[in-house]
Amino acid sequence: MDNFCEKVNKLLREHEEFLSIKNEPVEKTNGIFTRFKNPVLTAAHTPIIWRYDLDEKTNPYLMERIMMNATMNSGAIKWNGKYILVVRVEGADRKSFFAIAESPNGIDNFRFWDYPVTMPDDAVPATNIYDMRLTAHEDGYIYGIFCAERHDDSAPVGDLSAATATAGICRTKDLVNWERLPDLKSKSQQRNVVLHPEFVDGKYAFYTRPQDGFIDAGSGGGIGWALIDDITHAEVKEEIIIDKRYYHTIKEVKNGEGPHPIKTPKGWLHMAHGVRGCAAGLRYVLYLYMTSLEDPTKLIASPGGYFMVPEGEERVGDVSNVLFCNGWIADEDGTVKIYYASSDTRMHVAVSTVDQLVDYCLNTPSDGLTTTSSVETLKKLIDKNKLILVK
Ligand code: BGC
Ligand code: BMA
Repeated sequence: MDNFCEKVNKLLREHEEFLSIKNEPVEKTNGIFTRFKNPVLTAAHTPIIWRYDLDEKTNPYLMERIMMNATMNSGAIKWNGKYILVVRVEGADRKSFFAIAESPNGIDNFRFWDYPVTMPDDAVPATNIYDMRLTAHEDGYIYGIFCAERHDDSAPVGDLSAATATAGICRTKDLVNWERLPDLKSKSQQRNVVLHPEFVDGKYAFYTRPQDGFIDAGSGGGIGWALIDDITHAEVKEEIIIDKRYYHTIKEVKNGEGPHPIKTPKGWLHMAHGVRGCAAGLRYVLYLYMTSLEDPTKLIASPGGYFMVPEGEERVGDVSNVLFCNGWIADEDGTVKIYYASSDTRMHVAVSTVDQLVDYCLNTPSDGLTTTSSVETLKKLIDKNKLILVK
């Protein structure tokens, strides 16, 4: 075998070894969820055939021709017994695209399909698309709602950062052929839009996140809810806020729905992200809440503070101090696999159960919004524990 051929074989062999590394739970847990040691996906997990030209004539140095920068914010679904992520892959050119990675157990051995998703454009093509939420809807389709970003041409000439965020909508039955529906029409810009899995009053129900501008949630108020008559011409006519933002909380600046909520006997279980501003920039953390089965707009549990924050190497990346989650999978046995990205760079998994997460939601004290209230809550628990320890 010639030298080039050997080099290619080595590349493929080492990549395969890397993809096959077993993942292990970390020993220390807080009783709520368990993290896993290795990220489940990084840029290095993307296929060799995406990055290298394997033809000696055109690539004698065996260089990477198309570099991949990050794998993050992934939608998730269990499909034909496999754990599927619709990954936001970002190339070196800063364009995000969707690509499917699948794993037999949901904690390691994720492998990308050979080709990325070919997403048809809307009437007005977007510059960048990202952060897909997957919903297997009771109408029989799997929907993907994602952010479609375009330059804001109404901005002053020379402002190349002004942009608009809109919710893109697509659907599929096989995860290969994606039908693009018109983007969600709404008075405001929208990001973090998610389709609820069931019809509500015979209509499609969307979690929304109205925002004043591309970055500023401003008067948006929080996570919204809107019923849509026709998903093939989706338009937000009325919108109410179901999970509000508050001063001096983990969601002071922004919040947004994560993946669609999980239906549990005690209510809809939601994952969301909350954002606050600080000298280091925006800090993104994850939190949970629950809404009523009878009326999904009614908040029934709002545990105070965060559920997960970036830790260790998760803290650093392209956009540091960020955890973001738009995918989780509830297995038949009640296990929940939470797929979260750290610092816009890599994907991880954490494992819990529906019972634990519901217990967390219903029994974690809510945020009293002042120091005095937090101290009172703390003292109550200490009093209770002292009585128990005396016994
Ligand atoms: C980035 C997103 C980010 C958004 C708002 C976009 O250009 O691609 O990751 O959430 O800006 O900051
Ligand atoms: C956004 C999100 C994510 C991203 C985060 C931090 O507003 O929609 O795409 O993870 O910012 O950059």
